[in-house]
Amino acid sequence: VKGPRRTGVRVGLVGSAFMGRAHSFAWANVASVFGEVSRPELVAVCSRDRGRAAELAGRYGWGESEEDWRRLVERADIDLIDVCTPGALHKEISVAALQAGKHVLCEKPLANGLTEAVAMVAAAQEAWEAVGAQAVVGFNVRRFPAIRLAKDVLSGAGTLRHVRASYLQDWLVDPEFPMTWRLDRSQAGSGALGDLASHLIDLAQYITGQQIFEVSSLMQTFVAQRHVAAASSGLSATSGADLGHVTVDDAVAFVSRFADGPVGAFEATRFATGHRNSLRIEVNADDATVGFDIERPNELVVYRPDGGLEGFRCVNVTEGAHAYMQAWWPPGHVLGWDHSFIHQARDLLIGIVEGEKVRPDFADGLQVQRVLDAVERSARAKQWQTVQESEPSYGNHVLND
Ligand code: SOE
Repeated sequence: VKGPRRTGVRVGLVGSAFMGRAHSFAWANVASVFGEVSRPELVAVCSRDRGRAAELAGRYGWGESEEDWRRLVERADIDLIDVCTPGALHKEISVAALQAGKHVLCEKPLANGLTEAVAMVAAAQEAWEAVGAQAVVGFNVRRFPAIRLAKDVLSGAGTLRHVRASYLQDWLVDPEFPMTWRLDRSQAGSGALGDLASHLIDLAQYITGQQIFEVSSLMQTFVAQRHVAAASSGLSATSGADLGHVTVDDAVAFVSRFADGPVGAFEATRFATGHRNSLRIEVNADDATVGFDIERPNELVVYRPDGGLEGFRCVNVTEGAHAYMQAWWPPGHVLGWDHSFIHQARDLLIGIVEGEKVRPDFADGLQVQRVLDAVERSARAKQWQTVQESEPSYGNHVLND
């Protein structure tokens, strides 16, 4: 007996490296986990490296592989363009896709600079008004059940005082590690700042529901020259003969003030020996503290007054009552990093069907971009900098969604 046939959103993916794989995995599995969404159609994957696109197509079930992203944007049988390229291409691809009336999911950070991000928000706004096109930024860390719980706990916990967040990696400690696109400003926009601290900024603003409005920062490049990579994929690479100049930061640290009073301390680096991928965030409110570490993704550390039994407790965020968990396994049967991409795909597909705007949208991405910009200005000037005011039309964008 055949089940009812439902038509799913038809997806075209641009980019076949690390994020291309993570997103492919999500599109391929989202409907198996979340029964409420129709199975998306994996129409075509595109990469400058045709062989890699073909390989990804074979592995995850993309119908076709392409070399030129424009071919995807032109196709009438694609509803959504998923942008998993280096930042330098985000604007061109996203704007073209939105102008063609397609939904867009774009990897973070939204763009390599403010001007591009502002143009992307304008295109998103027009496409939303014209055809209800979604324009979502891939801040996947928001989609961990523990982050949802952190936000819930804080919403009833009194005045917020501190945000303490760090994103520590160590894949550049070896000076022989080659120069990949992530170390080239013209490709990546910035280094640890855009790649890692952007996650922290989005999370901090999301969890607290408050915007960062001023920052004081420093940025450092420890190794200024590296051999240019002959080949690279994700965070691995092999060296070529030529020497290249590293044009991004290896590490960044900044303090900040949020709109309603809390203070923030942020650090992101690719030189923290032993820390492979450690994203930590802690928020102190008057009546509670919450702490999350992405290397222990199923846990939320919570402190709350409890009549003499207070102390930091580790909550296993795997109960059916926790965000997304109803669709997964029985309590205690844990999830990993990749699941956040499945959650992202689910939320986007539901938003498309229901016509509800999915967050974080491009305007949220622009707000993060403004903070990144202020951090760079502050490091350059060695002075506090104000986060540039939002454009008037997006000035009331509420972060609490
Ligand atoms: C590499 O530094 C990276 O893959 C980032 O680009 C991702 O955003 C982060 O989630 C993991 O590290």
